[in-house]
Amino acid sequence: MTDHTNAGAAHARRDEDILVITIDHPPVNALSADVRRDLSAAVDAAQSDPLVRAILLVGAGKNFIAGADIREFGKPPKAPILPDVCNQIEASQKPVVAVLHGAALGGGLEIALAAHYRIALASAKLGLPEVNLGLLPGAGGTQRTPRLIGAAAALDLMLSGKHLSADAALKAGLVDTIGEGSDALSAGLTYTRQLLAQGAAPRRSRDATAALADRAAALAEAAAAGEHVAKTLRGLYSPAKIVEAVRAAIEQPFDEGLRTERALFLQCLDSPQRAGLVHAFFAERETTKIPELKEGKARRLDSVGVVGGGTMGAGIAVSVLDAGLPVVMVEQDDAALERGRARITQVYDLLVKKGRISADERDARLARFTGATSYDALDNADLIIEAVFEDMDVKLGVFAQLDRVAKPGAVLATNTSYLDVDRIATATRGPADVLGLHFFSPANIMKLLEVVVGAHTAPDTVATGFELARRLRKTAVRAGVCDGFIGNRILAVHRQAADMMMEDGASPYDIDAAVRGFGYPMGPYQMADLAGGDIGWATRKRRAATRDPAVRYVQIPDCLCERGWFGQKTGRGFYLYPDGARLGTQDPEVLAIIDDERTRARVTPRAFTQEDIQRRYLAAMINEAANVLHQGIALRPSDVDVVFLSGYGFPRYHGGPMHYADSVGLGSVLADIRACAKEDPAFWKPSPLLVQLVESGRNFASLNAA
Ligand code: 3H9
Repeated sequence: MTDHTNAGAAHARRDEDILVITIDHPPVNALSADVRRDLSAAVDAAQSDPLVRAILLVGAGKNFIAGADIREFGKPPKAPILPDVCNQIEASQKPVVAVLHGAALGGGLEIALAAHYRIALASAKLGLPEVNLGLLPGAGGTQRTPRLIGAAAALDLMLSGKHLSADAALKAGLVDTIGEGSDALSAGLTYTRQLLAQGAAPRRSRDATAALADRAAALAEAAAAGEHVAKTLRGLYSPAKIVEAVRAAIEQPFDEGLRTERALFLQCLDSPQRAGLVHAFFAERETTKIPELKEGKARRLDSVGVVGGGTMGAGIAVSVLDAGLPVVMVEQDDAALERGRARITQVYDLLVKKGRISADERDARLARFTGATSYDALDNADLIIEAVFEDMDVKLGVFAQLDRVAKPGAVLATNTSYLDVDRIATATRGPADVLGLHFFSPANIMKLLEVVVGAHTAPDTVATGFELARRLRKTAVRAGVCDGFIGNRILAVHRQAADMMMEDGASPYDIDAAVRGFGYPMGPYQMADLAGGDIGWATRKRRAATRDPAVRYVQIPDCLCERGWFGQKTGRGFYLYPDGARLGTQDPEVLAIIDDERTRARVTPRAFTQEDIQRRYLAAMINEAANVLHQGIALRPSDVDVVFLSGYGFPRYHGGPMHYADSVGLGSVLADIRACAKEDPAFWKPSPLLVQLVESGRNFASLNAA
C-alpha cells in the first residue's frame, strides 16, 4: 500500500490502482463533520489522480458505518452535509465500491447506495433505521432505495427500521455480491480488481429505472403503505413523511426528489418526536454507566438457579434458557415443579407453532433445564434468582435456605417488586452477595430489569446483575432500595392520582382514553385488568398500616376486588370481558359502584377534559420521579425515562417522563402541582428537587449531564 493522503477520520491509501478510503471514527464510524470532510476530500482528490482507477470504501474496526452522527442532530449543520457527500460519491468518474461489514445503517447504507457497486460480508447488517429516531433517510436513501429495490421493499425497510443480513440484502437487490471471509479490506480489494478486470464503469443508483418502471403499481404500493401507517403507526410523525418521500421518488425526477426529501427530513429533524426518540436512544446507552461497574467486575456466570415455577419464575427461566445458560429450578413439591416445567414448555411450544424457533431449537433449550424439589440442587449455581410469593416471611425463609446451600461467591437475587432487599439480605451471612433483580411480566418478553442495589451489595454482585441483563438482552437500570424501587413506586403515585380523578368525576374509561390519547398503548385501568386486580389489592393491603392517614384513600378499586372482579382472568374488572374477550367493554355496574362511592365520600362529581386528566396524571408521575431522584433511588433522570419506556409503555416519542417534563417546562409542571395542591395539599406536595430546579432555572437534563 502507498500512503496517499492524511490520517484523519477518513483516510486514504493507494493499493496499486485502487484508492482505499477507510472511515475510521470509533466507536461505530458515525459520519461526523470530520468524517464527511475527509471523505469528501479523498473522493475529490481521487478524481484527478491518474494513478487511481477505482475507489474502495471500507470501515475500520467491526463496522462499515452506523449512520449519521446522532450527536450532531439539533446543532447547526456543518458542510459538507451528508446528502452532498453522497451525491459527490455517486458522481465520481471512477468506479466506487463499498464493502459492507458489521453495521451499514442509515447514512452508512446511504453512502453505500451512492457508491456504484456493493459487496457485503456475512457480518453485515444493513438497514435504514432512521424511523426509530423520528427521522427519514435523508441522504438520498428515500430516492435511491426505491429505484434499486422497488417502492414496496424500500418502504418496508424504512418503515420497520429492520436490519437485513447480507443474504437478505443480496436477495432484495441492495448489494451485488457476498464476500468470503471476515477481512473487509481484502474482500473489497478482490472484488474491485474483478470489476476493473471486467472493465466496469460507474453505475449510478439515480439512473436505475427498472424497479419503478410500473409507476401505477409503485404508487399503489405507496398508497398501501400510507394506509398501514395511518392505521398502525398512529401518532408517529416521520412514517407519513417517509411515504411522502417515496412518492416523490416515483413521481419526480431524481434531483427534485432529493430536494423534496431534504425538506421532509428537516421537518422531521425539527420535530419534538425526533428529540424524544434521540433522547431515548442515548438514555438506554447511559444506564450501564454506574459507579459499581467501575469498581467491580462481573463474577462467573455459567449456571443459574431459579426458585419458584410460577408465572414469574417460569418467565425468568425461559429468558435465561434463551440466552444459552443452563437453569436449575427448585419448587416445593413435584406437582408445583411439574406446573413450572409445563409453563416453560408451553412458551416454547407456542414459539415452535408460530415458526419462531425450530422443534430442535426448543428441545435444545429445554435440555438445559433441570427441575428439583430440594434446595441442595442449587449448590453449583453461580446466580440464584428467588421468584416466590411476594411476602417478606416467605422470602426470608427462602434466603435462609439459599444461604445454606449456595456455593461461596454465588450471587443471590430476589425478584421482588416492592420488598426491602436489605431486610431480605439479613437472612444470609453474606449480604454483599445479595441484590434485587426486578423482572417485569412476562419476564421472557419485557426488556426492563431493575437491578436493586442494597446497602451492603458488593460492586461485583451488581456487575453480575448487569452482566446477566446483557446476556438476556435486557435493559438494566440501577435502582436503590425503597418500596417499589423506581418504576412501581412512581406508578403507585400516579395511579393514585388517577383514582382520585375517578372519584372526583372522570370515569375509568375517560381516564384510559386520555392516557391512550397521550400515546400509551393502554390506560391504567386496562393495565390493572390485564395484570390482575388482586395484585394491586395485595400491595394496598400490605401498605394499609403505613399509609398516611392525611392522604385521601379511594376505595373504588377495593370495592371491585371484594366482588372478585380481578380483571381479564375473572371475566370482569373495570371492564367486562364476555366469553374470554381480550378487549373489555364498559360496565354500567362499575359506574354505579363508582357513583355510590362518590356519595359515600361526599364528592360532587365534576367534569375533566382529556387535557386535565393527562396533565394531572403526568404531574403526579413527574413529581414522584423527582422524589425518587432526590433520594438517590435513581441515579439520573434518563434512568427514570428508560424505566418508563421499557417497563411501563410510556410513549417512546415523548422520550420518557423526565424528558417530557423538560420539553413542556418544569415551571408549568410545578404550576400544575401547586394548583392541585390547593384542593388536596396532603397528596400534592411539590418535590423539593422540582422546586429547586425551577427556582434555579434548570431542567432535568442538566442533572443527566452532571
Ligand atoms: C441517519 O443516518 C440520518 C441520515 O439518514 C441522514 C443524515 C442527513 N451516532 O449501541 P452501542 C454510539 S440517523 C453517534 O452501545 P452496539 C453509542 O451512543 C442514524 N453515536 O453499540 C455508544 O456510545 P457510548 C441512523 C453513535 O455494538 C457507542 O456508539 N443509524 C451512533 O450495541 C456504541 O453503541 C442508527 O440509527 C451514531 N449513529 O450497537 C444506528 N451509533 O459508548 C444507531 C452508536 O458513548 N446505532 N453510537 O455509550 C445502533 O443501532 C447501534 O449503536 C449499533 C452498534 C448497531 C451501530
